[in-house]
Amino acid sequence: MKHTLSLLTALLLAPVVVLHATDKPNFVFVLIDDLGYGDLSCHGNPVFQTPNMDRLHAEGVRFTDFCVSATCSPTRGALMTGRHEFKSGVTHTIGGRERLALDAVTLPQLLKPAGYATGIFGKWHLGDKGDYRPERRGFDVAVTTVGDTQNSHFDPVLLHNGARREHKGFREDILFTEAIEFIKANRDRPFFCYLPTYSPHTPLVVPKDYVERCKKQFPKATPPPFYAMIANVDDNLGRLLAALRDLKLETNTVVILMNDNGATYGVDQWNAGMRGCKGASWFGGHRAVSFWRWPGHWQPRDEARLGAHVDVLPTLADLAGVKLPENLDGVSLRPLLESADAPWNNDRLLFQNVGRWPTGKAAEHGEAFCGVRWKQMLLVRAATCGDPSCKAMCTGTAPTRTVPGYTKNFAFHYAFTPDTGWALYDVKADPACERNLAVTEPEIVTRLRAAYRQWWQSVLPIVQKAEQKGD
Ligand SMILES: [Ca+2]
Repeated sequence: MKHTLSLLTALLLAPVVVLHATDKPNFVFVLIDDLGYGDLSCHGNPVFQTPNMDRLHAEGVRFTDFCVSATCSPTRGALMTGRHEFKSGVTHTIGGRERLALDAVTLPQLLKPAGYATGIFGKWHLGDKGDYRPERRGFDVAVTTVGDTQNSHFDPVLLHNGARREHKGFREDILFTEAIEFIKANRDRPFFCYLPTYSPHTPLVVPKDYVERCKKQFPKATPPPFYAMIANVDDNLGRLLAALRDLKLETNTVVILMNDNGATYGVDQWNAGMRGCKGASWFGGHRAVSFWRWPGHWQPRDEARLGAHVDVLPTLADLAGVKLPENLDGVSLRPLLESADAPWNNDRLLFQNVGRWPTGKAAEHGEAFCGVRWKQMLLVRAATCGDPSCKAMCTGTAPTRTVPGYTKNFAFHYAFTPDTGWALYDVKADPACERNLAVTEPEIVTRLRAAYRQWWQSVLPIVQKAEQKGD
């Protein structure tokens, strides 16, 4: 009798389980390295056009105040774990400090047991050796450059799950083709296709015909190779969207477009009115593109409530029906994606610290180049640790810095906050951060600063331990 009941239960449950599995949406997540928020024509760029990115903007939910970290690996660490990157030991982009702690639970590791095929095609930047490599962190298929570097643009040797394979052509064209092949191969099951490009990060190298085309089409867009690299990514994005359409996957595939840090070579041309670019603690250092498209499910619109990179993992886990890990910093954006009227915690705090201090000097840099976001407010301190001999980020982002071609406006984008202290800005009304509200809003300053200190004390031991063991 017991056996019969079990069999009956299994029979009753089986179709439900199958239906549930086929209901899971696919995820295609395109993360564009060193693209700036203002580089897109849909964000007001006056001289350059990004038709395929604009299409995702037009067809998706657009977060207009979406925070990432100020540089590459930190953002990637937060994306892959749903937690602030410092909690996984990621405090820099080099020197072993880009490696994601091996006990961190990654997004593909969560999705795999739910039946997802998982693939990464591009820049991982969370450790390129041994157990740190993406094929050991939950990806079934991992295609990266050798050493995960930016330097192999043409006819690259790529690592396929660690095995070297020679390719012909331009790197981004190859990566998108590999991603499309992965999608085709997994069209009948849920998949997570992560496509973090290497372009338009330096070196600014791209097929010559793209440079010539951009010079003709957008004669005022400078530097031409930078915009040509974005044009190439945009073309490839168009090819990817066309493939989804041709495979009839559009209505069961969530497409996400983001960038990983503040603007770079485009910053002098158009920064959407913001102060700050890559590596800065100002608004422009952390505000990112964030478009989410799911045709037939989500209505295209602007969403102004505060979202962040840490929300990507809980959102995709939620949509995939996966139980969320505990102790996440992010929350599922699903309510906001589904409804403009959804309730939301408008009191959430997001903590920023640019990191990049000299190894072993974390304790001295708790209040160097850092900030807190709350609603439309940014409490920020853009200033050094105070030690004149301190190198790394402390001197690397001084307002007096000069880099040929980028940026003409260092004094503005890397300015120190007034009197090198904490300053408060309403970034919605004042994206250039020119009207310091610290004097008129002392209660907000006190509260956010205390919250920041408490947060810093909670992550400092983790960061110091990671630096000691080189994790
Ligand atoms: Ca980057």
